[in-house]
Amino acid sequence: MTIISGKEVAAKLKQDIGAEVAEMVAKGIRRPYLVAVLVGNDGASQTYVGHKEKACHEVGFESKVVRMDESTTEEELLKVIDSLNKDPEVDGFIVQLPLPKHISEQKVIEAISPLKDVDGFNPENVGRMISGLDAYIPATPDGIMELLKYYQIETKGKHCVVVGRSNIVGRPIANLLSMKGYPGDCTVTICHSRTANLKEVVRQGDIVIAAIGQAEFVTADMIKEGAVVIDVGITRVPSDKTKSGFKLLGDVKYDEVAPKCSYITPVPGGVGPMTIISLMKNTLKAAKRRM
Ligand code: L34
Repeated sequence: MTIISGKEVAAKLKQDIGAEVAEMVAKGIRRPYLVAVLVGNDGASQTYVGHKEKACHEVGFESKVVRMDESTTEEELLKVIDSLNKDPEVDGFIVQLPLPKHISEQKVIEAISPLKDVDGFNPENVGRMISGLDAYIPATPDGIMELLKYYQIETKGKHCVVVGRSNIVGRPIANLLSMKGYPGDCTVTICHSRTANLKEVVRQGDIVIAAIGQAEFVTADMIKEGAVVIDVGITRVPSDKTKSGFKLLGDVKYDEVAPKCSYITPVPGGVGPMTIISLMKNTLKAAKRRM
């Protein structure tokens, strides 16, 4: 069993991106500039955006976090998006999800210019990606693809079972792995809360991608011997053993599942750091539109 270190892969890719930025700057080209909009006080979102800001700094990007109050109206947020769309200095921006309930996430996503949509959530990017055209690929699915590549995990002809059908992970990763080429050429099944015989279906997976957002949902009896298990989940649960007062759990019951796997991603240190690095990749790509 090999533990896939997203932390290690992210560090390696960070160096590559940093080197490209240094080259840009040496040629007199302005650094890539990413803006993150953070609405409200969700603890996890603050951590994730903090990681994004730190990564920007490490690869040599300019970055800014626009912090807005929990009580921000949809109209106010759409105004900020409009000004970021128009600001020629800003190469790309994201609006961290989830948003407060009184704001329509879909409206917000559709308001982001597809050219600056480095999350790849805008329907134009989603459609382009699914059609196999050049597009911003959402960061978490892209990060998973990078992990499969780095560890040279065989995907051709494999049965990949994706548990979860969200727009930001389940659906795009299912699509990407069904495409021609590497990593891809998988036979893909998407499971969700209404799937009949879920356990039997997941147990067919050569590659299992757990992205349901329920802590320790995937148990050993659902996993075939030798499977590759990618754990996208990240849930905070109270703990008296940590300084922060909480610990992180994945969607996979790691201790019992890991011994059955050929490869498995841990939580933390698996997919999470790759989400950050793929956002950096997309931002660099956005900045290259100026070159
Ligand atoms: N707009 N909203 C937008 N874009 C995104 O790409 C995200 N996502 C998801 C939630 N909302 C979003 C993220 O940024 C999930 N996500 C994310 C980003 C980073 C990490 C996890 C999820 C991460 O850094 N995880 C670390 C541990 C984090 C901790 O200590 O809490 C890890 O090692 O897994």
